[in-house]
Amino acid sequence: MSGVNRRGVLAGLTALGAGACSDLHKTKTAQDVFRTAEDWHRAAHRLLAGRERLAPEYRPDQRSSDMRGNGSLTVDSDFYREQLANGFADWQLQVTGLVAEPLSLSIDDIRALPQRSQITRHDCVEGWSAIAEWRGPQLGTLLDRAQLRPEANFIVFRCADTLYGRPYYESIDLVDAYHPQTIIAHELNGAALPEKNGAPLRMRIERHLGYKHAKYLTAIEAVASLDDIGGGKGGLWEDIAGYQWYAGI
Ligand SMILES: Nc1nc2c(c(=O)[nH]1)N[C@H]1C(S)=C(S)[C@@H](COP(=O)(O)O)O[C@H]1N2
Ligand SMILES: [Mo]
Repeated sequence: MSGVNRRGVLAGLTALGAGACSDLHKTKTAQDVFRTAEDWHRAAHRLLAGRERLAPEYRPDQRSSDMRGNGSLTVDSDFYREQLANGFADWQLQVTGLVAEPLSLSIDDIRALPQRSQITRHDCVEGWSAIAEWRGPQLGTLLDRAQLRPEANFIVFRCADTLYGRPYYESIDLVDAYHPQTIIAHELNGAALPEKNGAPLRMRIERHLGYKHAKYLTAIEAVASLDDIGGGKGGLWEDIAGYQWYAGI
């Protein structure tokens, strides 16, 4: 929490107090202020919570009776229907971008990696939560196998579905990418991941709000900057609705 960041937050609050809210998002200065406020949230969250602190984990009997689906509930393509019918035998997850050793992994390859299981609470900004058990390899394992290059600063998740006509995508920084509870889940509550929850693969990024947890995962891309990805704000909801990129909870 530097003095510069604190000044940025104060400037933002002053600007809001001036009653210019509706036009704020259009000005470069306001964007900078919001970005600074978000950086402040990231720094404060990590300072208070610790970089490695685990999100709470629960007992099996605390699981919700249902993990509802939200956002896209399927992928509208013939390939997806076909794959769903044959157990995703031809689904491949690409690990690309700033890596020395790009990977293309089948669901069997993903299952053969060391696995982590975790019972966690999902929090959606729309105002609902659910506790469920997720299982899959840690993202860090894949990044190590692909040999992440030193220029990489962010990990972008590419998805098979579209929302409002645009491909869903999300991104996180390397602290969250290597967090022990950041996994690529292929199982929910002991069974193969259901269609509505992102089959065959979806991210779990347990210290973040629901929209960061990309479903229907097709590729993991290491990049230096988010500027040229989608609308440049790091995720579909960030681009179209101004959601915060850093959604730490
Ligand atoms: N590809 C993709 N991922 C997504 C979404 C989506 O629409 N498409 N919705 C997000 C939102 S807002 C939430 S709350 C969770 C919902 O996960 P669930 O469907 O398993 O409840 O997925 C997130 N990941
Ligand atoms: Mo959500």
